[in-house]
Amino acid sequence: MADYQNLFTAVQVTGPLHDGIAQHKPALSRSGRPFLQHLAGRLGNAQIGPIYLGVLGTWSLIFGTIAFNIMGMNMLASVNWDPVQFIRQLFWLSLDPPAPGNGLKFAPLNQGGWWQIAGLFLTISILLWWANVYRRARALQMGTHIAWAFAAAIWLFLVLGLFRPVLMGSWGEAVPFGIFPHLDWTAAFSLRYGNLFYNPFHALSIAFLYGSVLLFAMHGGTILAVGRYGGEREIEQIIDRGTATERAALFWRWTMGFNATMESIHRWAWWFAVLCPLTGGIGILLTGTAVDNWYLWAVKHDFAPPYPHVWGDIVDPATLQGAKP
Ligand code: 07D
Ligand code: 07D
Repeated sequence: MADYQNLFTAVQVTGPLHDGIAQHKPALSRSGRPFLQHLAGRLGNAQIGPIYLGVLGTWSLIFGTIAFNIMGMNMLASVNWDPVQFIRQLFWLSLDPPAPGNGLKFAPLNQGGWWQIAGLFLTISILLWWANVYRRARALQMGTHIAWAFAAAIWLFLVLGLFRPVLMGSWGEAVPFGIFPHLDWTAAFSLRYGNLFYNPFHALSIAFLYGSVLLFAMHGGTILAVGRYGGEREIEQIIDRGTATERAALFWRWTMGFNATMESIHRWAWWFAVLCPLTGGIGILLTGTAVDNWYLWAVKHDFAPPYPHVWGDIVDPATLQGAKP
């Protein structure tokens, strides 16, 4: 017991195969006979299945598959249907939104129209998956915390590809589909709007991202460290604080003077994770709509230093002659 280790020596959670609790109003039945899989047991629970896709999940997968295939076929077309080049250049291939001049109109298929259709299908797929997650939680009489956390990510996704482009009056503002192309968009976006580091909501989003990582490491570390006292049985520890929780709490009081509880740590985790894309989405929505250049905005609000007056005043490059409105 005392030399019980659990960082690399995971416990294989195996037990009698079970279908889970009865459903009140199943739309479809669960599919697949459950079985045990050793490798799965090394990562999590050894039981695979049954899975419940239901109507929402099935439609989500159908729309998602269509969107994914539209992206793939367009990328394949862009390398002249050559499968070797498709694989070689995959990370660089792109399906781009319409050019800025197109505004919010429906574009010809090969000038952004395919991007619009893929985007619509991807959005439908993601929203259906959200509904699936929500409904499965209700069916199990759980809270809907997971669905609302997912909604925070969907908020950022919709800001990037729908809300902001609509406010800016052009699909050309949206993100392309592609591995490196979407990184190029991210870098270009930051440059075009005067360095995203000066956007306070980007800073908040980063704080919650880093904070999530820190909390996750602290929580994971704490529970593993008291695993030898049954600390990972968190629900029992909430109701009846055993020696595991007492020690974990005392450890943090000793090292930082304050401790979360077995329950509140999960509230911390949920809020930090959710606030990352929530604040991020606000920052993106403000960019180009309310604030055109974050550096100049920061100079105005006295937290970025102005460049020295060597060549005159610094003006927003977007306002210079020749720049597009
Ligand atoms: C580990 C859960 C599993 C999910 C995975 C992602 C796809 C894309 C592509 C059909 C943590 C599956 C990937 C389905 C298939 C096509 C064309 C989640 C885990 C493994 N990004 N981004 C990545 C998406 C944005 C940025 C990787 C999606 C914004 C930076 C992956 C979206 C901006 C970096 C990816 C999205 C941005 C990445 C790894 C949607 C600002 C990286 C993701 C829908 C927020 C990193 C080459 C990961 C990388 C990376 C997917 C949006 C910036 C391809 C689906 C526009 C700076 N992004 N991203 O592990 O390696 O997430 O890029 O909004 O450095 Mg991105
Ligand atoms: C993308 C939510 C949508 C995803 C959904 C998932 C599928 C796949 C299939 C599972 C991630 C859909 C899933 C379709 C299903 C399978 C197989 C969440 C997403 C719904 N930045 N930056 C952020 C840092 C710079 C820029 C956030 C750091 C530069 C832009 C984050 C640095 C420039 C945007 C962050 C840094 C720049 C961001 C994202 C450092 C580039 C955004 C949070 C150290 C030169 C986004 C306000 C997130 C944002 C964003 C971190 C630097 C640009 C905290 C650490 C200055 C344009 N940046 N960044 O949760 O919200 O993303 O900004 O330099 O849009 Mg940044």
